[in-house]
Amino acid sequence: MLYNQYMKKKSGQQDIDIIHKVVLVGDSGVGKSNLIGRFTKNDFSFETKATIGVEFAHKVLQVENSIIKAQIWDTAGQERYRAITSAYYKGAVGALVVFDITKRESFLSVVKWLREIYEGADMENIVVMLIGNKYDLQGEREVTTKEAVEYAQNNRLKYLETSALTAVNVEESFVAVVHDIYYSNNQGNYEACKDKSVFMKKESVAIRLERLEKKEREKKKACC
Ligand SMILES: Nc1nc2c(ncn2[C@@H]2O[C@H](COP(=O)(O)OP(=O)(O)OP(=O)(O)O)[C@@H](O)[C@H]2O)c(=O)[nH]1
Ligand SMILES: [Mg+2]
Repeated sequence: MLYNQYMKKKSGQQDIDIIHKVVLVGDSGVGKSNLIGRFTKNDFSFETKATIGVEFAHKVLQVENSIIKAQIWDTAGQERYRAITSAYYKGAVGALVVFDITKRESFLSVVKWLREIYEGADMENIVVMLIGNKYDLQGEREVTTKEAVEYAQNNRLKYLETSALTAVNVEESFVAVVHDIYYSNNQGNYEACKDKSVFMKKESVAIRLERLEKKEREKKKACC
């Protein structure tokens, strides 16, 4: 199978058509775990509890006639608690890069997180979205909406401002990523897109190129 995320899977009573692995990254304290908690359990904690290693959550969504399981991966922003990077990004088809609108430093780190995603992800066309969290703290803003929007546009990313505390735009952000993945993947129809290079593993592309080059060489040999 070219792309193992697109397996048909039965889960309990619900037929899951597609599993999308979505990862969250961003500096420690920007609110990644709380965004996930709000989205999957409608939960929020005022406590500061840094994530250690990797945590998982999921939510089942419907897009058109497909039932999609968003498998959400959460890791520590703090370097010393982080899990091995390559395993974290493997198979991810979506990513949310989160910064805190009240911490300029976390916005300046976005470039580092983007680099890590593009280097670590093994899927072509991974859908990446930029999130400015803690929208409820307008008075403490250190990053303007204008500059974040400009940055997102220059880097061809979608941008939304969220609050895990008040729930503003939280569902919208995750749903936007899942929708983008779904529509990039030919309406989620894995079979139909098997021969198109959307969400193919990078190595599959390399293998394809190799095969093409081999064919070219054989053609040349045959004609001379
Ligand atoms: N006011 C406000 N506080 C928030 C919001 N989101 C998270 N917080 C707070 O910010 C702190 C850090 O949130 P976490 O969700 O643990 O941050 P994290 O990005 O998961 O941090 P690491 O696991 O260390 O990488 C907590 O005290 C939360 O209560 C928000 O939207 N608004
Ligand atoms: Mg966390």
